[in-house]
Amino acid sequence: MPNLTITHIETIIVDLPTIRPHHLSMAVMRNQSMVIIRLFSSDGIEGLGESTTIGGISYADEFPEGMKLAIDTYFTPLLIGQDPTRINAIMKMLDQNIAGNNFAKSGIETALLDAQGKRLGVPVSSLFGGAITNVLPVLWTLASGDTQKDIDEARQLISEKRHNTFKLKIGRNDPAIDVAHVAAIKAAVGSTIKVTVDVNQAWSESVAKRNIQKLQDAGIDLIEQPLVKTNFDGLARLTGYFEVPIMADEAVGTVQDAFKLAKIHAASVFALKISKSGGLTNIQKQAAIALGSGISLYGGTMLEGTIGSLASAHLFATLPNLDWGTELFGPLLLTDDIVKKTIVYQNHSLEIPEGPGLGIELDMNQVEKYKRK
Ligand code: MUC
Ligand code: MG
Repeated sequence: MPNLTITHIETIIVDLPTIRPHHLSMAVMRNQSMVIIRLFSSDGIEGLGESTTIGGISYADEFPEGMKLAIDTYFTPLLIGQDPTRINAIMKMLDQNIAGNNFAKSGIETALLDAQGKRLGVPVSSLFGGAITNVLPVLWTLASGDTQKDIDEARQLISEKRHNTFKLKIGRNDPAIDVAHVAAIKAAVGSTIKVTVDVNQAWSESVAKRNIQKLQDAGIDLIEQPLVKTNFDGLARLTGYFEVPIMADEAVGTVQDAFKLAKIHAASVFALKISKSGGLTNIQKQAAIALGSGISLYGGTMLEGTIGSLASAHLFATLPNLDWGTELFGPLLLTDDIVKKTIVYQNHSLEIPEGPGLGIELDMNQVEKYKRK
């Protein structure tokens, strides 16, 4: 038995309402359910992690109730008694014993990194060579389901200097309706504001070819995951054909996916997410592949709350090729929070808090209030 050990792990499902319905191609979200992980070690240090997905079971093959059950039943017995400072060894051991379950693995790795940062008195970014910046650009997703409401929301956020880039979620409607919606918003916000679209895999290649042309003509800046995630060759054809950059999101899950996509230059940009990749360390590996193949990076979100968003931010802040900024706005989509000091969002950016680990503390009264009973 090592001197320092993991003693117990608590998982809590927290349900927080969204500020408005959030329409995606596969679901309409009215609340967000996060699995909060508290990992305790024999030195008394608590590490915080978060495993969160979108729309219950509709976005990915993990879901909140299942992630809690998997961690309680299968992860925890493997973790108890392990040395919490040997993070790479623990993640390798989890990969040997647990297939897939990347969202749950990401939450566990985050909790280990938060604890290790606190133990050493350094931010999580320092465990990855240090942050290049403490301020990350953050866009906002317009997805109210109504074009005029989206335009009003964008104008309000531009006037508050909260965001100057907007992502539109499409793919749920007839493509002609979606393209008209996007073009109307782009025309309303003007040329100084960047607009990107996320199709969330909803189009066939021929539908994509016809409609990306229209989006390019309307001045859209970036097209995210137009095709089903397994169609790497189709993505490569679109990337070669269009001037507007194509970004892989769902397609670039694992480090191996990143290599295969890079090899055939199937995207100009990778959307990185700690959840789909199974944690921060795997993001660093994907980022190296992108750097070596001239692919730009974008800091993605699974619409996590503050814990998951800051875990992502600590890693994204270490990347030299984060050319497309981030979408780490998850906490702003929620009506409330479960941490003592919330993230500061201003000047189109988020500020990464100073302080060891992730730099945040749970507010247990808030956790109690929103905990699933
Ligand atoms: C996705 O697929 O990118 C990110 C922002 C948002 O509104 O949804 C996500 C998921
Ligand atoms: Mg996406």
